[in-house]
Amino acid sequence: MSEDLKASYLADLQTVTTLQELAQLKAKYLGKKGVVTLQLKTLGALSAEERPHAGKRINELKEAIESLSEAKEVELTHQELAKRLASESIDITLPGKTTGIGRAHPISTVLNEIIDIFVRLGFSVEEGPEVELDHYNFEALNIPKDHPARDMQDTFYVSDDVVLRTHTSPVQVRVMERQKPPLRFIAPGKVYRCDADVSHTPMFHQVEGLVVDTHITFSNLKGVLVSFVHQMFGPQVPVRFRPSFFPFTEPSAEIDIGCILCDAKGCRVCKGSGWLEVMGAGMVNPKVLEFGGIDPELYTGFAFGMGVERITMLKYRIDDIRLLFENDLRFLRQF
Ligand code: 2NL
Repeated sequence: MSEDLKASYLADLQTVTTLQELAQLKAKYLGKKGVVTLQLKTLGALSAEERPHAGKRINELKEAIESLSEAKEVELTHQELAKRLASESIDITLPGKTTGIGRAHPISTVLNEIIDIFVRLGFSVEEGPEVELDHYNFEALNIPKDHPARDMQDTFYVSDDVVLRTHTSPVQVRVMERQKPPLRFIAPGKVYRCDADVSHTPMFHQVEGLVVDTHITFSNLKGVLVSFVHQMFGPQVPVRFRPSFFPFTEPSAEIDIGCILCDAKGCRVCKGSGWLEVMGAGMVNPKVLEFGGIDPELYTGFAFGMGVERITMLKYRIDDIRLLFENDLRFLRQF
């Protein structure tokens, strides 16, 4: 009987492939209601002569099953570990996934360069809202209600008295209102005009600057802007101040540099003149100082403004402004 049980256990053991199945098998033989346990319970029915022999046989069977189970457990544990190690292994020789680190857009590079030059000249940097009151964008800058710059065609209106700023000048009016002279700062940032063609984008970048103190003259304006141009485009580049008009400055000037594309010989970009316009400037109109809460009898100032896209295109010889906004990586990777 016990030999039969051992044979049937061995046969069962052959089919076991997991630790869980092994535990179930062990219970089937040695558990509370296991076959071997039941055998032990039949001993009482035997005679005193037969009992020791039968008991010994069953105990031997029990021990045999226990040791066989233990051996199988060790074997299965190793097998399962080996399986897990194989399935969870990581191939550390595979090349990693690379992340493109990117680079600054040429407009950002040039904007930072412009800021750096003025910071070295002693200017601080001020910012303000891109959604602006009509008052700060136009009224305080002496741009009257019937001025073409206020035309619906050029300005994005948010409501009757709120616009997307068309220049960064409103930042300067706000600074004048809250700070006393001497003032010496630039206002870089995004500006918006309702305009889109080969040479205009509805959003572009500007840097304007303002200096207000006692005894500020046009000579100060020239000194600062010639220094800026020479640091930006090279010390050999000729600079010219040409009379112009802005409602917020008087007198006003446009600043030209000798064409850096054709060495001032005359080309398509400078339209044969040998000169390129790079910025506008002038002595702050006394009315604008007054709007900013500054007494024009005590103080004078100069101001200037430039388009960052224009400077970027000249510096990097880019002939179409749209290239700066298409975000074609083949273009951007060149800078
Ligand atoms: C240009 C010309 C200019 C200013 C901007 C300014 C600001 C205040 C007072 C007076 Cl608060 N002027 N800004 C002055 C002259 C020219 O910009 O061509 N910009 C792209």
